[in-house]
Amino acid sequence: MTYMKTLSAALMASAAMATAAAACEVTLRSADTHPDGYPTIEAVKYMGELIQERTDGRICIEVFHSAQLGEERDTIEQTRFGVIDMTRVSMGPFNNLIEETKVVSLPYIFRSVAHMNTVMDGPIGEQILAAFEPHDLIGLAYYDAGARSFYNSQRPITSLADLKDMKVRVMQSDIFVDMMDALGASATPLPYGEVYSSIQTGVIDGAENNPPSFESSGHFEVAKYYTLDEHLIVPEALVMSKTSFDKLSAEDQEIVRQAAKESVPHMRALWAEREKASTEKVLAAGAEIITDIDKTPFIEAMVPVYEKHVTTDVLRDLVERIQATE
Ligand code: BDP
Repeated sequence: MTYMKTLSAALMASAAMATAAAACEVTLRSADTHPDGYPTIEAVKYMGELIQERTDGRICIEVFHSAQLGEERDTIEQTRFGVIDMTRVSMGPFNNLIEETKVVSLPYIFRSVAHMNTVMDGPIGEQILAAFEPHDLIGLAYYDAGARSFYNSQRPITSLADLKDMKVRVMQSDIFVDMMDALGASATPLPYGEVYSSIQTGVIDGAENNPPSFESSGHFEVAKYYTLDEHLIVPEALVMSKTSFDKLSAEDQEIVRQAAKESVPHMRALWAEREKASTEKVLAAGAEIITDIDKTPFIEAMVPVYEKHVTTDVLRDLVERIQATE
């Protein structure tokens, strides 16, 4: 291409982009802590494409990845106040705000990821999504986050004895602090973005997460022992500010809800691929993955956590129904 042709092609492309951007009457700003390309980010972008198509370009979503809009506790608050339109977060950081979310954050409440998906796709999931609304949030969809397991910089954990007295970062929820207590370790609740340097400087010994987060956060570089004890299977939520949602017409609200629903299978497919790729990447980088672990003592240790947190009829009923779901 000649210089002039290249230039005019570039000008035309930017003019087209400007028209597309100008056509968006409403741009919904969506927050996420993960880096670009992570399954949750790609799922929300996909949802945005569906919305744009179905509103003839009137409504768009702009995804702010890598915690550009803040750590999860802050983005939840900002979404409640309508400063941010949407946020994608783990259910964990909602625990102290929305009681129903505690149930799906209990250790070993789900027997498998498939069990979690069945529960969240059904009436229990609907009931919990509805519990967001009195807190000025619209629950749009659940995403999968696999299972969370422990990793640390000190030694391979093959039993509860290895975990004893370790300082482990957890998400900011009382359930996870009590979970670590019950396991004989010491919990350090911290925002996600502070975990890497805290391990690196020895403030904490390790943390816990699923393989894609263990990999994308780079935590495997500073904490190479990863034990697949799978103590938490916590779904993630995509929520919208009620203030932003109420500004949309009933028809547009339905388009948003429907697009969020349709982003779920897309997300799950990306998740499966990413779990595999992340595991391969951390192994190639020298991480040690311990799979030979008896989960029974871990499960048995959780009795006091359930006793302390499952304290109302609503929560007891949810726990029973989850356990009874095949
Ligand atoms: C990741 C979740 C993210 C949490 C993070 C954490 O996707 O929402 O912020 O764990 O541990 O797996 O804080």
